[in-house]
Amino acid sequence: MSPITTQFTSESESTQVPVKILLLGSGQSGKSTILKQFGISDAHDEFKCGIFSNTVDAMRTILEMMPQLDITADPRNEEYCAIIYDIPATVEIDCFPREISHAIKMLSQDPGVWEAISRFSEFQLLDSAEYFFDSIERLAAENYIPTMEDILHLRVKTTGVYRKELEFDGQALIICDTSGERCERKKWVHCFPGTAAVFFLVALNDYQKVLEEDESMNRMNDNFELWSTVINTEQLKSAKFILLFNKLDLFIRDFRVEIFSAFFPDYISWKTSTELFTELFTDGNEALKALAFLRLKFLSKVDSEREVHTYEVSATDTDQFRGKHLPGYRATIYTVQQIF
Ligand SMILES: Nc1nc2c(ncn2[C@@H]2O[C@H](COP(=O)(O)OP(=O)(O)O)[C@@H](O)[C@H]2O)c(=O)[nH]1
Ligand SMILES: [Mg+2]
Repeated sequence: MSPITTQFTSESESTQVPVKILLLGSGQSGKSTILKQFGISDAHDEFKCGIFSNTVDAMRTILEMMPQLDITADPRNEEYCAIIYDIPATVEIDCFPREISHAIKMLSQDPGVWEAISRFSEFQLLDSAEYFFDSIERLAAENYIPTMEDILHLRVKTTGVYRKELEFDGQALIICDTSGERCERKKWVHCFPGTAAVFFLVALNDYQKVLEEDESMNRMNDNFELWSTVINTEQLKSAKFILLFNKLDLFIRDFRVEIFSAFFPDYISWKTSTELFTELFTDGNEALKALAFLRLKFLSKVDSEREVHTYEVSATDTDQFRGKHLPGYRATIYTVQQIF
């Protein structure tokens, strides 16, 4: 069991029949992050080790990729590159040695490293890399305790299926978190019986990325295929479906219409033909127009009599799961209310 899942073993004290919710979606779509939103309410010391290895691994990945991307680091930073390369791949540290945190800080200011980060779609880079680099001084402080935001940005790969019992707004829930990589998806079938609702997650920035397990496959295309299969699965026919478009923060931050329309050649004509309407409900925001288009694409795979609710969220944003009018909270409360 991973350090994160150990965190979630407290049993709900409710006597109600629990509602079973399944978290499905491809690898890194944000399933475990959503689960953390329900499971952790405070800062925790034991996540330190994971946060440090995420940060070091991300910098190492960038440095290793730079020659392939034809980018060089500033020669004055060579000694810092050497420090990162010298850290053993499986190192488990629970505080940053000063030398390492300083090397990461210096390298994160290197124009070559910036350029590599901006070309994240050409290799496998953790979405939280910039977040951790920007926080390096705080992470390296002697009395550092991970904040809720740090924990939500931490990536720990899920293996198999993890089941958590908890209470949400007075309702007992069983949430099953799954592993989304292709080779793991065959295990999902064991969780299907008794499922009341499925949260299917799609990372909105996936159109710019390829799968880790098959670099010839664009992640958004994989999402379309997976969604079509899951929504038409016989054993889930009576389950409610909530389609969560996740990583809205990154989608809006990095949105480039030319990249999006290169991936979806029908986007520009759709946008032109619906301009008046989409302008109105997106406030002219280009990323939100693209999101409206994506929503239609996903819903086009669903039988017309099937009801699917969609919400756009940033799973790392705690506020979205706390306030009654906010999307993460609404998605959950809607699910629970629909069942009872
Ligand atoms: N910025 C940002 N990062 C996110 C969001 N959702 C997930 N992540 C990050 O994406 C990575 C993968 O998320 P995870 O929940 O492990 O995905 P899973 O494989 O579906 O369980 C983690 O580092 C998360 O912190 C989001 O909405 N915004
Ligand atoms: Mg996971």
